[in-house]
Amino acid sequence: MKLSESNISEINKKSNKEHQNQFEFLANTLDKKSIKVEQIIKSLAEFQVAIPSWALGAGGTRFGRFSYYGEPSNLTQKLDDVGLLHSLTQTAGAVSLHIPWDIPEDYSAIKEQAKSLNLKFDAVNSNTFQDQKGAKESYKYGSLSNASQVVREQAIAHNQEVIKIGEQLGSKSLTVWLADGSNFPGQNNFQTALSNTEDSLKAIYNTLPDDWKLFIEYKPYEPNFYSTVIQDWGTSFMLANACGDKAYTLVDLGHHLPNTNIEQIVSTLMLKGKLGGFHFNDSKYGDDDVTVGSVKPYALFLIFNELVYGMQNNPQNPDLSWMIDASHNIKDPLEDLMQSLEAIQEAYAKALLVNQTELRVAQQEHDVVKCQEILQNAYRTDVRPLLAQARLQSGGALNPLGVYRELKIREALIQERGKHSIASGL
Ligand SMILES: [Mn+2]
Repeated sequence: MKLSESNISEINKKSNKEHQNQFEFLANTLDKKSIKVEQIIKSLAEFQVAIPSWALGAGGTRFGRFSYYGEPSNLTQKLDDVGLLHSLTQTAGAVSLHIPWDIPEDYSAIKEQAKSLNLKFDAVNSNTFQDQKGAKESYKYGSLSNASQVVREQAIAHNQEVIKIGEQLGSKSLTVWLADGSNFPGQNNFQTALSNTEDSLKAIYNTLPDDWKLFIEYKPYEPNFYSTVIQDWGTSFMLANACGDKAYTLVDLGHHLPNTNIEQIVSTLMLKGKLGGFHFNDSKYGDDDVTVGSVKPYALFLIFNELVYGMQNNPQNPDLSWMIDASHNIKDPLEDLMQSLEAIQEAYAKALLVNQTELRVAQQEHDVVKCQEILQNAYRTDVRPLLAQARLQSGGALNPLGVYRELKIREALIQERGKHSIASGL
């Protein structure tokens, strides 16, 4: 299923007048504060977030999985879903594939399809957290960190193969999230596990093409509950430094213990030029994968405030690779992703409203109250008309969720794919 611009613009017409009123009111208000509205809209239009292939079907928990009807059951259908999202939001211009779940059968057909949907291939993701069919060695006791050399070699070879697949698609980065760790005290020698991981990552890094980046993700716990080999940003940063210039830390919002100051981590990594990728989601307790901005929108804004500062002041840090990393059990995944994209754009727009010069002065004058006022005035501004305007100018929907429901897209997908299709890999 493919949406045309005229499908969308027809529905936009119904709410365009109301939108224009809201937009002009906000634009005038911001203009009086010398905020360059056109520049913010341009930044919003340029900001593209990758959709991972695993977010398009219903997720699951270790207790059960409740299927969502009309799920994409192959890579072509997954790309179609991202294409639908991108048509509506003009914000989802990239897809992130997971290997081996998404190995293309016909590379040129997949590339052609992505091109026609205006999608790029973002980072490719390796998988050494499960045993693959027919694999000789098991990752039950770890992959890149495993005490056994043959297991480590298999895991390294898998990552190298993922790079090769990504190269054929035009990806430029590999994300490694390592589930390795231990469930019981004494199970692992911490130093051996870390040294093995460093050596394995270096072996992968050595085969990385010159124009590629390696992203090293961290996570404090789960699936292991006693220790994780790459448990925090410091360990990831240390490993990235050990590998070299093309290796970076990847921050996933859900991979922190409660109340961790993620904005400070972002700031530190950007100062050091080592923040490479970013995974969006939200959480209440741990890696909950709840919709971006649904639980802690102010924290997301504070993180974006540091990201914007870094993007404007840290030329030593490369352009970031943005991705939503979430997988749900009860919502329509496409609707959830539209809510996530909206929350991301909202936090970004609000961060762009922060007057950095004024904030700097207030910080230097130790005017703590004013510092807070500057941030909160930006946060309390309803920026949704700016988001809608950016989408309108790019050919997207004023209200993506509204158009999705009005066009009965999920019903059409169920018609096309059947009720009980299941997303591969989940
Ligand atoms: Mn992640």
